[in-house]
Amino acid sequence: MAFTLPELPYAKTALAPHISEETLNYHHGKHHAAYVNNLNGMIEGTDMSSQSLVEIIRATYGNANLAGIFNNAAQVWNHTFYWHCMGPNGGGEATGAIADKIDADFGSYEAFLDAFKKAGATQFGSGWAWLVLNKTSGKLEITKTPNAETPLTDTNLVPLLTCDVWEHAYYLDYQNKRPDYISIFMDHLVNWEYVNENLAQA
Ligand code: MN3
Repeated sequence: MAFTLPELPYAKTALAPHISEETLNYHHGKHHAAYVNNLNGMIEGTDMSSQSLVEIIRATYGNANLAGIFNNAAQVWNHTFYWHCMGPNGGGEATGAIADKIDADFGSYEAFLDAFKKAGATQFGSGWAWLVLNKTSGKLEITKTPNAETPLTDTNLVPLLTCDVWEHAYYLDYQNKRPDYISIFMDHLVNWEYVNENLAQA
């Protein structure tokens, strides 16, 4: 069964002026769609065509011969997760259970915010910044991954929030100013309800 491009959970105009309709047209309609189409082409007729996205990601990670499948499968998952991490009228200080957990594990929202922004700004080249739950320690952690890599390949980590820091995520709206995009993402776009749902299911 082929994978399909999921609909955005909001209208393409809903994140403006922070993320423009034009960016979403390219980012969702071209980049994310290409990852879905590439993946389907690569797994057609193989055993992987009956596996879930997460199964494919975990089975191909670290295997140089399957890097193309890994990259496209992980990018399909990462992007679907990223869309849900945002919403109109989002952002600002965390709310709900995640707010208490952030205070407990980072000391304050400000300390968390600084660390998350730093992770995204210092990811050299393309990649992702993440807030994850470490199931062994029971604590929140901030990580960054290059290119298509995702915390899903470490079964000890549960992704709670991500920010796409590939240039295609922000260049039309912010040009080279990645730190500005990450600040706007945190202050105006984060869907804390979704982050809380992820924490509750972790
Ligand atoms: Mn992207």
